[in-house]
Order: sequence, then C-alpha cells, then structure tokens
Amino acid sequence: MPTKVITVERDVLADAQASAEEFRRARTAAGTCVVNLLSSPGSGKTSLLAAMAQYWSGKHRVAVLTGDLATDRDAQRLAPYVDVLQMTTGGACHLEIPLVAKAFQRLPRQELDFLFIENVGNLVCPASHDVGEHLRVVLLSVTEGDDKPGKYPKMFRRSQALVLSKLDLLPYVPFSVEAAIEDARRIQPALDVLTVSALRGDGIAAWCEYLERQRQSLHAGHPA
Ligand SMILES: Nc1nc2c(ncn2[C@@H]2O[C@H](COP(=O)(O)OP(=O)(O)OP(=O)(O)O)[C@@H](O)[C@H]2O)c(=O)[nH]1
Ligand SMILES: [Mg+2]
Repeated sequence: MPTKVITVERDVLADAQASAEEFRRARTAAGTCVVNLLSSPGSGKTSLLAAMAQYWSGKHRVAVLTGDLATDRDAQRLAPYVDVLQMTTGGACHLEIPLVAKAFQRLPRQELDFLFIENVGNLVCPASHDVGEHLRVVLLSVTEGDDKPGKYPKMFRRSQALVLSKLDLLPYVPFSVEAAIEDARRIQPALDVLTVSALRGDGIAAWCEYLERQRQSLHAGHPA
C-alpha cells in the first residue's frame, strides 16, 4: 500500500489555546466572569442555570451560551430569564473556542458580569478543551453514582468546583455525598464542593454567592 506523508505546518491545538487565552483576557478586562459548566447528559446544568437566573432576578448582567448536538431546547428553557444563544455542534461531542467566540459576538450585549457556557452533556471530551473560561465547574447528580470521579478523572482534575446536584433525590438512591467528595478530592484536592437541588432551590443561594466571590477575586487579580 502506498504511503502518504502529511506535513503539519501549524499546531492547531496551540492555535486553539491561544484563542482561548485571548478570549479570557478580553473578558477579564471587561469584568466578565466566564463559567464553563460540564457534566454527563441530564445532570441538571440547564436547571441550575434557570434556578440561578431566577434567584438573581436581574441583579447581575448574565448571558448563557448553551451547547448541544441538536435542538435549541435548552435555550428555549432559559430564554425567559437570561440572554441565551444555542450553539448546535452538528454532532460534535464538546465545544471549542471558535464556536464559543462566534456565538458570543451574536449575543445582544457583550457587557456582562457573568457569561455561562453550558457544554455538551459528556463527562469525557469537554475536559480537553479550554473555551476561554475563568472557572470550570463539573456537576455530578446523585443518580449517577458516587464512584464517577475516579472513573472520569480528567474532568474532575481539570475543574475548580464540583456541584453535587439533585440532592432532593438522595433518600431514594444509593449515593454517598462523603464518598463522592472523597473520590473527587483524591483526584483534585483543591476542588470546591457545593450541593444543590435546583428543583427545590436548596443550595442555590450558596452557589450564587460562590460565583460572586469568584468574580470579585477576578477583579482583585487573584483566585478566591
Ligand atoms: N429531582 C430533581 N430533578 C432535577 C433537578 N435538576 C434537574 N432535574 C431534572 O433532571 C432532568 C435533566 O435536567 P437538565 O437541567 O435538562 O440537565 P442538563 O444537564 O442540562 O441536560 P443536558 O443539557 O441534556 O446535558 C430534567 O428532567 C430535570 O427536571 C433537581 O434538582 N432535582
Ligand atoms: Mg442542558
């Protein structure tokens, strides 16, 4: 079989990293805290965003970019509460910075306190892609099992915060909050941990305060 030699003239990953850093720098200068939300499909990312937006109720300038393989269902759910744009990846299992940067430019306003990026539901691929965020948050719902951090270590290693979600279901499922936290902190000892039930509103105030502290520390030029 004939061999074909392909010469790679540009480091595509280095280009993507540079674009992500440029995006982050620009948002830092504008006072916008960019939060990348990641999890398995259905862990409660959109529900958390909706609960948070209702809790803040106009207190902060917030926009959301939601990523999905198909449909704009998440954007439709969030539209009553925040500026939101759906990014449809057409089958790709994660978001990348070119799509995010392009969607950001299409938002009705770019002067924001918080920009949330809801990544494609997937506990694997999105971990490898910097989309220009300041804060990477992984959600784990109690119905997924407390053994998941160790099974998907990259996602937890590369996140600054872990949100344990759907806490209202805890009485019905075999899930140990302590075991999940211990497993996750074995991988990433510095992980901040929050617990929420978007359905009931439990933990939403603490989640919002956590985000406000993160944004303040951005202004101060050092992590919280
Ligand atoms: N019991 C309970 N159900 C919840 C909670 N949060 C979300 N759900 C339900 O879980 C399902 C998935 O929630 P979504 O918010 O769509 O999850 P998601 O992570 O955005 O899903 P994808 O975007 O598809 O990855 C929905 O049926 C929600 O109503 C919660 O705190 N408690
Ligand atoms: Mg969603």
